[in-house]
Amino acid sequence: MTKIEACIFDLDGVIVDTAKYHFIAWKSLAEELGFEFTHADNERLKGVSRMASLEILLEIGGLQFSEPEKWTMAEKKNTLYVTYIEEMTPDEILPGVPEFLLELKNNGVKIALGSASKNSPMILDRIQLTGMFDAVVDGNSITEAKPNPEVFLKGAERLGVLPENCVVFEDAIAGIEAARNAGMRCVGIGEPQTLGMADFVIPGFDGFTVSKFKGAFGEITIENHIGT
Ligand code: B16
Ligand code: MG
Repeated sequence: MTKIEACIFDLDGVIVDTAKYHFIAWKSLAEELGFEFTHADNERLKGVSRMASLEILLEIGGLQFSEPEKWTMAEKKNTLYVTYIEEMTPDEILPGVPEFLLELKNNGVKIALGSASKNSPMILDRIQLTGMFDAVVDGNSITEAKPNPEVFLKGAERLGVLPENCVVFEDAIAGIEAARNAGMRCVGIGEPQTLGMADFVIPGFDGFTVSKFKGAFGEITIENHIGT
């Protein structure tokens, strides 16, 4: 029987929906460069690092630039993106997330953030969830992008929990692969058709409880450390 001691959460697409702000900012850059950037194109950037996202965008536009030019473009996109996330409020936390995080904590399960985003600290601050996490690993503390497992392995290490006792919550295929590569279980957030590599998939956290979490895995134990 597997014991679950920690849960590691992706940020964008799991706790908040910042994809819409990334879309506006990337679209603006694409328009400036003279080509169309669609919602379908934006799907390809989910869970992908900022510079890797720019590479995909330039591939869509069929354009090539020098490294310094690309850094300037990424910086420009981020400046616009930040103007949106600066205005975020706790109302933008996806339904059911605070309740589920609290229930995990009340069951003695440690919680970490495992996100590719360098803007994670600002987002957590704006949505007032910083204090909920026992560890935060984000784009500022990793050198390898998902599907490399670095972000999740660092999260487990900072929590002092073995990878096999961690479950990752992810909305992106690259993130689910990263969890697998880390030797962790994974719950997909989204569509089962897209996230088939996860142990199981839920549409979101609305109505999702620790009891359903245990039930879905079938053979896990979540130890309740309260009062011990
Ligand atoms: P930033 P996640 C990812 O966050 C986003 O899904 C992805 O679209 C974005 O490009 C990446 O963060 C980097 O974000 O530009 O803010 O550093 O899903 O891993 O929480
Ligand atoms: Mg994500």
